[in-house]
Amino acid sequence: MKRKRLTCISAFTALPYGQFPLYEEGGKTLNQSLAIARYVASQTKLLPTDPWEQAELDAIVLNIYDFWAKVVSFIKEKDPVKKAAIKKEILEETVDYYFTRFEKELKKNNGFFGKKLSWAEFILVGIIEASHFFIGEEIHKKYPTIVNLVNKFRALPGVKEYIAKRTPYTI
Ligand SMILES: N[C@@H](CCC(=O)N[C@@H](CS)C(=O)NCC(=O)O)C(=O)O
Repeated sequence: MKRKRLTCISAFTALPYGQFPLYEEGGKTLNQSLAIARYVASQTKLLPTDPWEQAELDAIVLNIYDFWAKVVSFIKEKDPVKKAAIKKEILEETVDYYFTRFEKELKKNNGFFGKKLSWAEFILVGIIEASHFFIGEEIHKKYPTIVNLVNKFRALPGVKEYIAKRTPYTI
């Protein structure tokens, strides 16, 4: 027990801002999930080269994270009554506010946020999965374009194999 706690403390103090995730490459490290995801996308075909298209996707991703901030407030709330109230607000208001807008953006562009598959779709599906894990609801189910995107995404080469062999989420 003591040993496990020490390992945990040293892991967190070794992190530059005390939080995961931390990306390592060639002896260098990078924190902040979006900086990491954007960098990894830039090394693949998941980040467009045009600065305006990049900025549009950055905005989408930050909008997705604005939604996620509300879910984080639910996760962090300890008081059961306040927690239930945040959950109700998320399910009755926040999801609809953001997901109708995401749906509209996707419809405009043939089912993608940009001209083709990009890191923004990875972020959206990741946040949908994490929200499902913490809230216990498939928050995207009323939005057919998003359901379609999630299904297409899960069947992508590489993603499909990853899903088949990953272990269930735990905390
Ligand atoms: N803005 C940061 C947030 C990172 C964050 O919330 N990390 C959590 C795990 S997902 C963490 O390390 N929590 C442990 C702690 O804060 O002690 C990001 O997007 O990377």
